[in-house]
Amino acid sequence: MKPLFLSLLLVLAGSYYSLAQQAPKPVPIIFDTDIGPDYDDVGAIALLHALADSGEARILATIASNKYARVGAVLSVFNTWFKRPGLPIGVPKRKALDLPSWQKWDSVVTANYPHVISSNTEVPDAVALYRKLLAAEPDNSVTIVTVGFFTNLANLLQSAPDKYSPLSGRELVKKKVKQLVSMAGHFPAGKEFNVDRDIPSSKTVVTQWPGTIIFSGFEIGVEVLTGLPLIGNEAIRNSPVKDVFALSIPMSKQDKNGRMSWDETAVLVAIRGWEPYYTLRSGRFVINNDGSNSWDDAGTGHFYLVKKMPVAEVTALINQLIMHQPVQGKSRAK
Ligand SMILES: [Ca+2]
Repeated sequence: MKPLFLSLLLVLAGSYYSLAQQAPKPVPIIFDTDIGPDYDDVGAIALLHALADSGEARILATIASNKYARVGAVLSVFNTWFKRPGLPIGVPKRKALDLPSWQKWDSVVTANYPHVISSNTEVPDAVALYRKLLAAEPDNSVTIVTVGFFTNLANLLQSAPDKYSPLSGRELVKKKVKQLVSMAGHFPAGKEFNVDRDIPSSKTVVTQWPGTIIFSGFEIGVEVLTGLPLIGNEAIRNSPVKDVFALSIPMSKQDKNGRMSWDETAVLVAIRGWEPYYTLRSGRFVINNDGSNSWDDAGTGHFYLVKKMPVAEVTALINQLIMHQPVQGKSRAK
C-alpha cells in the first residue's frame, strides 16, 4: 500500500505543480478614465472588476482624467459595489477637463449607492498616486489602460523626482510600465474625442512615451453594441452598472441597440491580450494640430487593433462581462 500511496501523492503534487505553473499571474493594472461624459467607462470598470474577481487582474488604482466635482465619488461607488472600497483613487488636481455626465447618471449613482469617498479633496492628485504606485511595483510589470484623456500620463511623463522615487516621470515609466493600452484615435485616420479634448497632453504622450502603446481605435468599439442584456436581466438588482445603462440607453436614439463599447475593448485587451480578439498593425500614431490623427506605417513602437474575432462574439463576451456582479463575502483589497 505504501508505495501506491506515495505514487498517488506524487501524481497529485505533480498536477498541483503543473496547475500552478499554468495559472497566469494576475495583470497589475492602473485604470485611467474620464468616467462621466460617456458611459462605456462604466461598462469598462465593471469589466475590470470582473477580471480581477476571476484572478486575471490585480487592480492597483482607478484614476480619473476628468475633474468634475463628483468624479472621485463616482469611482468610489463602483469600487465599493464590487467590494473593493479601499482601492486607491486619484483625481487631477491641476489643469484638467471638467466634464460630468450629460445624462446625469453621475448624480444618480452617488445618491443611491454607498461610497467611501465623497469629495475629490479626499483623494490624492493623479500624478502623485501614479508615482507612488509605480515606484512600489516590480520593474517592467505594470499595465496602464487609459479610456479617457491623456492629461495624467502627460503630467506623469513631465513629473520630477519626489518622495516616492528619485526618477523623473519618464524614467519611472520606462522602468516600471510593461505596456500602455489606450482607447484613443481613429485608424487609419480620423478625429477622436479622447485625443481631441486635450491635444497638448495627447501630443506629449504619443511623442514621448518611452514604451509600447496599443491603441483601440474608434472603429473598434463603434461596432460593439452592449448593455441590452444587462438592462433586461431581471436577476440583476440594485446594481449601479445596470442603473447607468438603464437610464442612459433610452436617452439616445443611436443607443437603441446598445452602447458602443470603446472603453471595454481597451480593458479587455489590456488584461487578456489582443491575440484572441484582434491582430495588431504596427507603426506610429501621428497627431495633427487640430487634434485629428493619422498613422505612419513606417514608424515603430505603436500598434492599433484590427478586427479578427467576429464582432458578434466580442459583443457577447463584453455583454457577459459587464453583467458581472460582486463576489459575495468580505471586502477585497485589490
Ligand atoms: Ca471614456
